[in-house]
Amino acid sequence: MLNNYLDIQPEIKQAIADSKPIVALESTIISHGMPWPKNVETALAVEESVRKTGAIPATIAILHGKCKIGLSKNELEYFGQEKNVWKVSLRDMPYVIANKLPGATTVAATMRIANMAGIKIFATGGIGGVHRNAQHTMDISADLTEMSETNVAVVSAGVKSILDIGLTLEYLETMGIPVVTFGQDEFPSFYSSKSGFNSPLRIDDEKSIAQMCKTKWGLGLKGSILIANPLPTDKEVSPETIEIIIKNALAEAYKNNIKGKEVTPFLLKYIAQNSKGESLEANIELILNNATLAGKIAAAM
Ligand code: PSU
Ligand code: MN
Repeated sequence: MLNNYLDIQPEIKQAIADSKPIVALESTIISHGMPWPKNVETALAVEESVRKTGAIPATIAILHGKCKIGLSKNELEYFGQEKNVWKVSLRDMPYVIANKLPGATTVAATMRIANMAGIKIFATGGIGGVHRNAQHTMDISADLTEMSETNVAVVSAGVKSILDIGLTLEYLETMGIPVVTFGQDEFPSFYSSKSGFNSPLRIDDEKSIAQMCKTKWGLGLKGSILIANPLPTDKEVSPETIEIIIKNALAEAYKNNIKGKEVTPFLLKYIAQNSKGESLEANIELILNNATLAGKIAAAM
């Protein structure tokens, strides 16, 4: 199960050996998803939220030619500040690891590395998905294909409306990935608990989610389960406000000919800079919220 490319923190190694609950956390959100110093503060607070549930946090990144599971405070600080950190999805892993470059892992790469160590639950803010206008650009995140391959459940606040939420739900269905919303009928859209789309499934307690994960993998059905965790309504940003900012962000990306892996970081940065901090606060709240739910599911498993 453990291979030469893994470097696992002793506490996490012990937790794996003892079958203790562990929650994987990604690092692209730190390096490319949020501005410093909020990114590092949030990464530390997320780890603390996981610990409060009794689970052990495992933040994942690439350093010195290894997949690191568990980062020190100094390493979190490094990924939060350093400018030349790679955003590493699956296709970037061989190059970045072979050349011993620093890499922050996306949902896809984090899932794959978590799975190498046998970690089954992963918390993030928002997953990548099918982009708006994907019928022309074919911009579909490798997060989705990875979710059809790898047995790690993902807790997110639904799908961000920089993406086409309807097409993303269709793609998840095609790839056989169950989508469960925690505690409500409607699928959430990251900054808002609403999206206008019904959730394919609703579950109201962590134990039943854990049971569903076990059943899926017990049946030999490979891949993830997307657990959508709505942001508490008092923390929401109004969809109208966000939609205007997103439209401008998309226009700006188009104008600047932003393509490939740069698209998502460009849009996230634009939104953070143009929403007077409101979106960033919601973003932090929802990640903490997701870390807590993931910790409870990991404990129930
Ligand atoms: N969406 C967010 N915040 C993020 C990301 C997405 O709201 O930080 C990051 C995650 O790491 C996700 C990645 O896995 O962007 C997706 O990138 P792409 O669309 O290039 O696959
Ligand atoms: Mn893309």
